[in-house]
Amino acid sequence: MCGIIGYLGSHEASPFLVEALKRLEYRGYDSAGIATVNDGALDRRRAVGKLVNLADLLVHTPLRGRSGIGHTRWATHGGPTETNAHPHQASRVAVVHNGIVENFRELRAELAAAGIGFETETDTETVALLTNHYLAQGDSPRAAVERVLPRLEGAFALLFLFAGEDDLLIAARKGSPLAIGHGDGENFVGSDAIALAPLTDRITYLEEGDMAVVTRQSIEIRDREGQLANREMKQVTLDTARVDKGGHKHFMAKEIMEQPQVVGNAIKHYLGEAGTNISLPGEGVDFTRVERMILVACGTAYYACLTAKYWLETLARIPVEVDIASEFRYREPPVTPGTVALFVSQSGETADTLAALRYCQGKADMILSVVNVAESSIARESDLALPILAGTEIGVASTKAFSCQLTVLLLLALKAAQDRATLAEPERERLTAALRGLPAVLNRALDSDGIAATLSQQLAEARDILFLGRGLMYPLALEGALKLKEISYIHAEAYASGELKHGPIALIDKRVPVVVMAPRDALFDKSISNMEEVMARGGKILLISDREGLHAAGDGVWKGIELPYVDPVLTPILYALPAQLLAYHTAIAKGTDVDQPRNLAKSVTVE
Ligand code: HGA
Repeated sequence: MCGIIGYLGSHEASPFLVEALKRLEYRGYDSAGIATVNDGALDRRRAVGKLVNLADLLVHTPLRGRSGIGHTRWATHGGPTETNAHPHQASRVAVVHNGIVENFRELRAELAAAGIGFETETDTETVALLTNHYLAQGDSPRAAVERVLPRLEGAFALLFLFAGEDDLLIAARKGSPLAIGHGDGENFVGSDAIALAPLTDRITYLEEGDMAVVTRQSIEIRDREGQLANREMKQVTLDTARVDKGGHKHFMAKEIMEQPQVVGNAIKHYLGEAGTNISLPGEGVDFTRVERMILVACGTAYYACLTAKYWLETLARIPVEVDIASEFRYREPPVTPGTVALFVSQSGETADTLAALRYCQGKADMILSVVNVAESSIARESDLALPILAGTEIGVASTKAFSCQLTVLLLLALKAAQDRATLAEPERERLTAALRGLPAVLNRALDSDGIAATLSQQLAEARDILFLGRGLMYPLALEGALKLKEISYIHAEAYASGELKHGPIALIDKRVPVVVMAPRDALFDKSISNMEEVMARGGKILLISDREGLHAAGDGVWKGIELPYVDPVLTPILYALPAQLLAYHTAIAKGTDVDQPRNLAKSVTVE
């Protein structure tokens, strides 16, 4: 999603802005631009496509000035053209925006009635025009912004730069994240800590409704009531060195390979170096009083929640409902006493998930979240936030965040089972011991990289691919299909194996590869029967199982990927790896942009 950066310092702003925008590339974008103030005059450069196009433009037509704003745009309103790219300028003001101004049509009508014309198709331009309209009426920059903000409906992170004001940035936040970076004699504004990482490690996150007036020497933050707000400055320990590809061709490859280590980190964090007792941060959760859980998320995190439903229901006997955040938030679902609501988001800024969380505030007994970014809005607005400790994830297609989400959700289910005494103690201890051994098993599973690369050459020729799984493997099948769609653009669908004969079996023919995920668990024989039904109709099966599973499946299988055996409870975390590798190599075979697939954004901060 859109990335925002602002710089006020003693150096030329352009190189700082472009460097910071590079660090925001991972969020997904279609165009980029910067604006600066030089000798009191505003000027800007914008380019469609990758940042290199903007950088080239700046080589030929440099932009001078020691204060500036920059933006990577993921279009919501108006196509990805140079005209629609941010910053939007209206005479004396330039604006960059992340979010959607929902009442932009009314604002346009009002501006049009005042004789003001438009250059772009975007919602954002109305913000620039309205601000300039107020400036023209004699308002100071600050007064103009203060008049504009209450008029905007929807969500925004906004950053303003003004002609004639070489030492001023105004930032505002409602619904979309924004952070202020503290420097010495220089200050910064950015969408996230990653953008600001090389500039400063001292960061203040704006809260909902905040407006910040920033100069080189001062940062003044006011809350939605206009009162001075004392927001905490945090020392961010973001390891900037980690935001690189570590010798891999893509961030996604690096992040897949990191999984044994980061899953191990998450396990150690909650289980300690030894022992089988799981400790949650703070007061933890009193699971003995929980009557029901609601799990809400989007995309890959939603599939992590679907998996957790199996764990929480089977191990801890807690009734669980899982929902997609964009559906949940508008359905007005009853949230009765005794309910714990849990929200999962890698970025912790997912707009729909955050809105669903806010809907549950004051209704659920407790708001829990499982996030990767510990300082995120979702983490801050939860009663208890459980970090997944995956480290910065840059690849748009989530990999290590998914396996770490699963790991933390499984630990949570085991903790609930312990509190509720729903699992015999030796069994719980056996499972925690098996979990400790999981990183080594994941390491061995990465050996399937070679076979996944070979098989993907053939998958890349398919027009449609089906994924099948039962029980814990059903959400994994959904995730496998999503991963493939996201980065290879091949149409893929997933079904619970038992559902096949209720319709989807009509799709089977020899051109449709069918990926079956079937570890040797209690449902293995049933999965194999479903697989036979596919093969009987000429379907080509790619079976992912352990050695004995592959052996038991017989010769009719088209291809196999062998994984180590693990306790069936742990299989979702293990089987995520070959699903990711198949998607990754198929995308390579198709020549797509693996880390920044078309149309997709990493941190989905708009509805
Ligand atoms: N609505 C604005 C900004 C879009 C955005 O925030 N994307 O993440 C536009 O379309 O330019």
